Amino acid sequence: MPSTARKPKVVVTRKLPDIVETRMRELFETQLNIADTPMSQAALIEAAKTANVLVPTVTDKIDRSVLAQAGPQLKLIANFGTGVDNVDLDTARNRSIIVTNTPGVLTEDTADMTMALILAVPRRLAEGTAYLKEQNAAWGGWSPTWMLGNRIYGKRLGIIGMGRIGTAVARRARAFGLQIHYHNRRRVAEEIEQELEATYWESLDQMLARMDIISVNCPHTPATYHLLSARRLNLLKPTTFIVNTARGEVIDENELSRLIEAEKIAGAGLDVFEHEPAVNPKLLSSSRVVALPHMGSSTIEGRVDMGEKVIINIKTFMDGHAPPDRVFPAMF
Ligand code: 8YV
Repeated sequence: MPSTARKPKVVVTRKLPDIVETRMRELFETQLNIADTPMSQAALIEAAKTANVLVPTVTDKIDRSVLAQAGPQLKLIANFGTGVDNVDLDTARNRSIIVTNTPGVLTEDTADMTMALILAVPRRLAEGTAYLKEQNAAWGGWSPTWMLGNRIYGKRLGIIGMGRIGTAVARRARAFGLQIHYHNRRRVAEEIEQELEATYWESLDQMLARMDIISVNCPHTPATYHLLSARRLNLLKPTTFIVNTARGEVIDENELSRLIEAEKIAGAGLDVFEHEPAVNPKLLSSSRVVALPHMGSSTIEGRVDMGEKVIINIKTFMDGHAPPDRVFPAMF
């Protein structure tokens, strides 16, 4: 016999892959956003007043004002994304709203994109392709001293944040002959250090001053906001490249663009920006910056896996169990 119990109302803030949306419609009373227009704060507040479950993304600010106006029926925020810096976690916790995310399923895609940027910036991939396209095939031909980049092999890579993604980046980088260094809140297990032949730096300052490439792979939290501050960016060697596929807020973007322009940093590969979707125009016009529009996890497979995680979190919660990807597990 089909159950007569009302299905929970789930509001999804952005367009998700069809297969995910269809399954969500089967399981829940799901409000979709087919047009994919980002929801205003007023629309998010309205959703928080009526939904049992909210499914936001990185583009939705689920801040104090949204959560303060949430009705008592809002029990779960099942974030479509791993980073939860778009959600005011303290207010959610105080209001006993559970927050879940989608860890693990975007690790390999994001690590691939990080590696792509580690290769692209020193080897000038974007400049090379832009040159050919602009010349419209009127290229003068090869020259021994033209378009010279920098060798990757044998260089030192400093990873900031040795979690799932940082470790996946390190594995790839090892295969390209890079030497792995890292800074993390905690030192990783000895077996992992041995596998990666990784050097741990307790002092971020000391590591920064010695690396050839820096990769940012830590989440954005109050503790990591501007972790790469103006002072720290000035510790880098002028030959160092920076890659960021984590969150723009971790780097002081103004100082980064100033130092690149002044040739005090060699270049940057950026998939994320401090004030997304706005991008500092100085970064965009620099030939030594490869800029991408937050594409690190943008694979169809990844998006479907993320949707599946969101569904499992909602379904488990609705069935009266602790959702697997709770951001603050002690609460349930
Ligand atoms: C996601 C991300 O696409 O999951 C994350 O933290 O940064 C992205 O790769 C985005 O957050 C979706 O909400």
